[in-house]
Amino acid sequence: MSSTLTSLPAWQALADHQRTTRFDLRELFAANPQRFERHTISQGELLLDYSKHYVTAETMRLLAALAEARDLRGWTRRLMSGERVNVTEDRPALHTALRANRPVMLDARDVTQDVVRVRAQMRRFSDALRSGALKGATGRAFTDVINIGIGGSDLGPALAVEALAPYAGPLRVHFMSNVDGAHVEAVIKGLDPETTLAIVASKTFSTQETLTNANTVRAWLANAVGERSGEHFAAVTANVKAAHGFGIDDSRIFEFWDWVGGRYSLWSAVGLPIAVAVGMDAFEAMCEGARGMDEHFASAPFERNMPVVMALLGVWYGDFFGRGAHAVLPYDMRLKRFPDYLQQLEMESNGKRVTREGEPVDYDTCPVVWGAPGTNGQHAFYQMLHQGTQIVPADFIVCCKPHHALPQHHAIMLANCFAQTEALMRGKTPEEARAEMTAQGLPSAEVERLLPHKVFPGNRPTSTLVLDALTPRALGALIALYEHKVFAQSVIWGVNAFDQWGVELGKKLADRILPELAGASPVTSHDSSTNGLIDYTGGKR
Ligand code: G6Q
Repeated sequence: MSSTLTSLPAWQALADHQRTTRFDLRELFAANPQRFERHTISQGELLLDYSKHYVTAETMRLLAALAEARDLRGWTRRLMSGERVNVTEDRPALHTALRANRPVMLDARDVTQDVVRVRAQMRRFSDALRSGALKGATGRAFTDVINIGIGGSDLGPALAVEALAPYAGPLRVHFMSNVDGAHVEAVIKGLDPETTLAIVASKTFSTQETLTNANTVRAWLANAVGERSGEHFAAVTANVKAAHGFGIDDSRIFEFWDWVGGRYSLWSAVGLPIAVAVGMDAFEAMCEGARGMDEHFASAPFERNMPVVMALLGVWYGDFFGRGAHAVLPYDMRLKRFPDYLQQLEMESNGKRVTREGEPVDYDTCPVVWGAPGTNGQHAFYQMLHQGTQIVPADFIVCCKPHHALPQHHAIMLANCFAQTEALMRGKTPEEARAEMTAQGLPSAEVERLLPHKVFPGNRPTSTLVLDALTPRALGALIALYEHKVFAQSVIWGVNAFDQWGVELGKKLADRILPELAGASPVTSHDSSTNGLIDYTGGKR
């Protein structure tokens, strides 16, 4: 039996369109010199070129009709007005309220008042830290800040602090996420505890890795400054009581709320390390950039709506062409963490196999999202993108203007970015490859022997996203763009983008295994592989 989604006329129409239409990108470009103009959307500091995709005007019309049929407009309204769209946790997902400039009511209360209060607290604290007015227990100004957090309490701020490095002030901001002692040692190595402040960022304040790391850092700080080590801590959490219990003073606890999902939380006090690094004005500029994207997402017609178009293209390739992967390729070294950030945003949000109502789906949901910066990737995995057996739709991201003073370097970046999407689209036919080798003077037998290796199939779809420059506003808009893309896809697929039950099982099992590792006798309570591995690493075999 097919599901509500796949039995929709809008879905069937797309399936028919896919079956009966030839999508040849070279031909589509040849047939319409206006293709770039027709298939670009600009919004604020961003431009999306989606002309190198398997789409015609009819495709876009049918995809938009699918979004209509899934009531995307209604769901967007529900999301932004605080309905409990996270049905399995019975919570709203109100990250847009964190950057709104109008009241957002939740249970008869305007939550933006709380946002404004915590923002003011963030400003006071980050200003005092950045100016050197706030001092450590031994009277010295802070030079280094460590954010201790993982997942949603790490990836967003780490991305933004790196992306906005040209805006950074005097403080060095470090990120400690992994419980791996090597990570802990690598971060604290070379830091002076007397001038180091730690922000413990944990929504629940119960995450094993974060609390283990926070305790280790506390011991390291206490060793240097004694019992006043509490003056070297701040906390960002929705569990104020637990942060207090850890010994952090109320004035240093920055609250956020259960209506903010972890991976959507960098706009809340989780963004404190961003404010510390680049200043509160820049953090607020990020929020403004995101708000511009929120307004665009909520109001632009689907076919002119950047996040909706990106979402629909993902559905088009995943569900109608069977493409199981999606690459994100920033041509900007400062965005090197963006693929990691998006892996969580996309795969934790939409890596689901049952609908909101608990029905198994009979279509594909989230693809594998991966990537790395260009041009580095060109010298590593692009071979597969060009000539491998799988077609991987990709987002190329690049800035018009760099922040550095090496124009020739930027020109090379731009040239490579555009060359790759052109090459993926055009490919190289046997005739072109033959003519090229013949012109090089190769003997004809050699030309024929090498020919199959020199052919590029082409017709490989890509989007290009162009930012004016990697400013706080543009970064905010870019992140919000993907947040809304992910939400729009969740609406099409009918899944809850805001829970993550899939991470629970492993956590529970780790709690069970931890004491077994320390036990003296061989373990028998698991399968033979798990027992064997525990015993082997514990020296019991
Ligand atoms: C995000 C996830 C997850 C979460 C971390 C850290 O949406 O829920 O990545 O952010 O597990 O959780 P805490 O902030 O509660 O420590």
